[in-house]
Amino acid sequence: MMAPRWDLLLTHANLAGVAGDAPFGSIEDGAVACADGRIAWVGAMCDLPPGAEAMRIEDLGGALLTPGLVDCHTHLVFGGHRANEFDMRLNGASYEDVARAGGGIVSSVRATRAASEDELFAQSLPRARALLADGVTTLEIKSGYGLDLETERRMLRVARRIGESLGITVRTSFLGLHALPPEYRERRDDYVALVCDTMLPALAAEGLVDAVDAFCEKIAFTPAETRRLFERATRLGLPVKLHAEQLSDQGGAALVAAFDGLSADHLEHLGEAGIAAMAKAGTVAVLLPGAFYALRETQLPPVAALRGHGVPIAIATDCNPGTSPLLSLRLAANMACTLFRLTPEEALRGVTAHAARALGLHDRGTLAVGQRADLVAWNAQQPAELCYWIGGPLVRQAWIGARPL
Ligand code: DI6
Ligand code: FE
Repeated sequence: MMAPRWDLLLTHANLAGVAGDAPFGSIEDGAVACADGRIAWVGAMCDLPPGAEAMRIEDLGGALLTPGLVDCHTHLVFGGHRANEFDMRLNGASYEDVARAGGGIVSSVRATRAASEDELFAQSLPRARALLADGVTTLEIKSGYGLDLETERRMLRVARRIGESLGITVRTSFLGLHALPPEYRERRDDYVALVCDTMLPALAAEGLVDAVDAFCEKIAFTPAETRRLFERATRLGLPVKLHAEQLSDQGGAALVAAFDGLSADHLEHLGEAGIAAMAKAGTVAVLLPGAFYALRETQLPPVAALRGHGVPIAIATDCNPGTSPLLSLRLAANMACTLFRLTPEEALRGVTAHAARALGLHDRGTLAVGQRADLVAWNAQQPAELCYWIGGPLVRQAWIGARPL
């Protein structure tokens, strides 16, 4: 049999994230070979096919090599910032005080509506770059700071431009039901109708929407309003996901699971019924420790119960200007371990394979033949180091489709 000819061969690496049952999916002194942007071979150095050749061979000298990280929940496109609210809250202002002072989501809505597409792109691209600098190779970006058709469109166009500009996969989520815009304060039914019957169909027809999300919460939208949106999304052939049980149990997790939703996100107040529904539907639990930390929340998500029901757990930054101005997925993983008691192995899977699954992507997130060759070599040797080191320049080299990033 002819010896294989690959495009790239990475040798002498400590592999983690390999499909299979080994702890961390580890293979010590392993190798990964790539061809046509995909993984063509993965295994121990001693098992390399004899005579194997590659256009580029890189000896990683024992460095850790993992799948590229997937940040499956961000709001990183927005105008302005809300550092002033951070200062107000540290000086004792309540959320109501902040809202009365014109803060909160509507503050970001004003700034986003006032920004041009180029201005939004220029303000948002550095945030995406920061996430890539810490190992992310696939991003999800939501709308939700426009709350009118033109600005929601502009946000989603900027999200697409970020993917094109950086050469990475960006999956977009339409989040028109994020907050009630000021001009609809007395007409919420009209706003929900605008989102479901005008905005979503239009933006979906323009190819700007990969999934549909909503904020199901007392301070946001009801389960009935969310269901109406999900029914429209389903008619349009779009998958759904949901900000659920962040501040109270509204039955959001069970609702998104009833639509075979990709994920339920936040989940601090998730109960048994929601967990069972998610387990049955295969809906991923996306934990967002950055918001838990920034809000100084005390209600922990039910990690043990999620584990017990076999619900896949993912971790994301929830990068947003209000409750989670977090620009490192590795730091989110560290918080998930320290605050939520995930194990480092769960955290690695939570920012790779499970995060990819929360976006409906099955072509990435593990080191397996046929997967995209989105890879990261780290200035580290052991997989637990990724959530152990708090900050720091841990990325040695990233590849997107086997091409250096
Ligand atoms: N939950 C949150 O924590 C953020 N959105 C959501 O649905 C808040 C976003 C913001 O404060 O700008
Ligand atoms: Fe969010």
